[in-house]
Amino acid sequence: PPVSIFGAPTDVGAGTRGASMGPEALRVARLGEALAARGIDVVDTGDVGGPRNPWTGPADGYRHLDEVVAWNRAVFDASSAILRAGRMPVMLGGDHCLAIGSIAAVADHCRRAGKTLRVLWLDAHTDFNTSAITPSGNIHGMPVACLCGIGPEPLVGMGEQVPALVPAQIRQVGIRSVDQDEKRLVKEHGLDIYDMRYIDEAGMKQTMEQVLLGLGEDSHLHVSFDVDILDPSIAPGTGTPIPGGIHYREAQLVMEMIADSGRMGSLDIVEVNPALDDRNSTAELAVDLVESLFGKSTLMRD
Ligand code: DIR
Ligand code: MN
Ligand code: MN
Ligand code: MN
Repeated sequence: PPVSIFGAPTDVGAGTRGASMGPEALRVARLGEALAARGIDVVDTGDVGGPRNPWTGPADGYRHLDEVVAWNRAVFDASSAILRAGRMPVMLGGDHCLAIGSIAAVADHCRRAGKTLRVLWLDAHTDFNTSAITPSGNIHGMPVACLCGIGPEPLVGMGEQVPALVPAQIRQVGIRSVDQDEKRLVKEHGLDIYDMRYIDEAGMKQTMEQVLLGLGEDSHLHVSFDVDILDPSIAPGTGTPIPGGIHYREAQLVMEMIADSGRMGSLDIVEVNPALDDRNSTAELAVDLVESLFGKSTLMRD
């Protein structure tokens, strides 16, 4: 389908400043041009707006809750409008709290369209914290919990469908950093997590076969790509780098296998932090990988 890119330039949900510059970094790395060169009908609708980052401490377990809600409403509205126009939303973050708005919009769209939603969460982190257990108060550590109905009312109730997701719809890949109480919570809720140990043991091909199992004609696959899934040695430009991440070939295989599924209907590219990057290399790598996500491959395959 035709693609509409939009930016959400904020770091209100993060614990390090700079992801607010992610959308421009991805544009400088020529994301739109790369997709257009693949023959895709792509438009960049520009950035949504929202409040500045107040950079204050947690209140009742949340940092910047009002600002996070405002940004997510803007993202929800932009994603919803793109989906209603029959196009594929590609959100450029911004930090990962913004996936609450983008995925809530996709969940509502899928219900209207009679589609089955599957979410593929590519990340070093499970992002399943709550105000009661968060070590930081940073809401970019909470979007998966919020989407599953665990969180503050304005974030849990972003769309018409509440909760937006049930855990059985989610697959998480690349996980290697889960906070102490968060471990108990993801276990309790039965999240389907392919952590780095699983990937080490099974290999990425078998991992992705499992992850993509059961997708069919009526499936809508939302891909939420937190660039910190990548090893920091190849992707230094991100706020919470965790050693032991996936390397270039594994990342390419992830993207190519998603492309081969033919089911991707929406995408987030989040946590690119140019303030920490090495000459925009992380944004450039993200664009390279997104080309594969949209079907670029070395050879024609059957
Ligand atoms: C940590 C960091 N789990 C927290 N989270 C994320 O503060 O909740 N970093 N998502 O990217
Ligand atoms: Mn994340
Ligand atoms: Mn992360
Ligand atoms: Mn390339």
